Amino acid sequence: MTLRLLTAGESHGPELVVIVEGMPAGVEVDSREIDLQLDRRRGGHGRGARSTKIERDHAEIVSGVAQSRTTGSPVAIRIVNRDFANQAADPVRLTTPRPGHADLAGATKHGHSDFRVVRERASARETAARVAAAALVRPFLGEFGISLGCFVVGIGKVLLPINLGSATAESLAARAAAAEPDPVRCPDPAISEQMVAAIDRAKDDRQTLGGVFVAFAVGAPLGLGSYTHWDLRLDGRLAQAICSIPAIKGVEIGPGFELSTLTGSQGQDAILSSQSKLVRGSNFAGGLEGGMSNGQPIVLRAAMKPLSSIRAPATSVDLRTGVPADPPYVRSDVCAVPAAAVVGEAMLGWVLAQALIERFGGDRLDASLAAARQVELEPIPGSGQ
Ligand code: EPS
Repeated sequence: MTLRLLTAGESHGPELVVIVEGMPAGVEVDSREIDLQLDRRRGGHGRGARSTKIERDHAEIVSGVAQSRTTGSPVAIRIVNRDFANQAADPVRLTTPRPGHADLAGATKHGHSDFRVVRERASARETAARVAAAALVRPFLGEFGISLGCFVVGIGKVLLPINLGSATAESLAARAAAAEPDPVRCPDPAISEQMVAAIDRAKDDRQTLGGVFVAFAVGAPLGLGSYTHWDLRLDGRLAQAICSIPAIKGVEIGPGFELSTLTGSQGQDAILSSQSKLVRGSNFAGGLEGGMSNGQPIVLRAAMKPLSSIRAPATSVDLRTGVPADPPYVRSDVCAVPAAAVVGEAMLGWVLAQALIERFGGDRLDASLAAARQVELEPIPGSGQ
């Protein structure tokens, strides 16, 4: 059994709930650290008043933790939706499906005539619950020397060029540190200014903007995931986790699309021997070979579409009347790419925690660490150890 994550709750329901099952016992839990991750996700230039002014996103841990450590029992966390209190009973049914949203397929599938039911659960607010769950596993990753980061490299047509094939743990960490205080989570101040201006223009034009972010993990040991079966491959599992974030339409491992334009020799990460250790000449593989981590930084890049809730008119049909109609504008962020980057980082951490537990066991932290140390002692063939 692996680590499992369930979320429940509607965007304007009383609260979000997350249950994490399979956490090893003995992992330190600090709810302030969870709140810190929730704050990172809430912000970013282009977010609407809901996430920046109304919500506070505090993680209330209700089970599975004793004396600030996990017990091995399921951990349940609540995050109250402050906007619930502001939602007077809204009698207006939503009968015109909004293009780009879950409305049409979701309501048809479950037999709802009011799309609000679908909208409320499909809302990206649910990602707060995932970030809380991932924040819980961050100290576990930390025990194995794994740290996570993210930064934004594109908002609309404003792009920060980046060579992921030569990105090192140090350069990735430096970019993430530079991006942390930035309003759009971009490590380059000049490009960030252009991104902010693009978001402001989009707002004036009653539009939204998408973009691209990088999420990475450094310090992951080699051999997480498996080459032995399709659904055990870590690259496939990471792609699924990233694509499950609302509005994500593309995911790349390392410089995946650029790699497709290189020759086999150009795109290879040479295996070199240095001081009786094996090192790699580059990281075109994005830290994954044969469906497994290879000891290099794991690097993902993801593309987010422009959010589908736009103030400008949209084309749809009122399903009550069958007459063409502009769906009522509900509300939206203009741009949520900086927030999506934090969610991407969280999902990456989540999948790595699952893979660590599969490889080293998940009953208790000390046993998992001992199992990992045991593997480290095994000699690497040909490395002279
Ligand atoms: C969302 C619409 C906006 C976002 C919300 C996701 O909220 P509202 O509809 O209440 O104005 O701010 O995201 C969050 C509240 C959040 O915490 O991420 C949507 O429709 O998906």
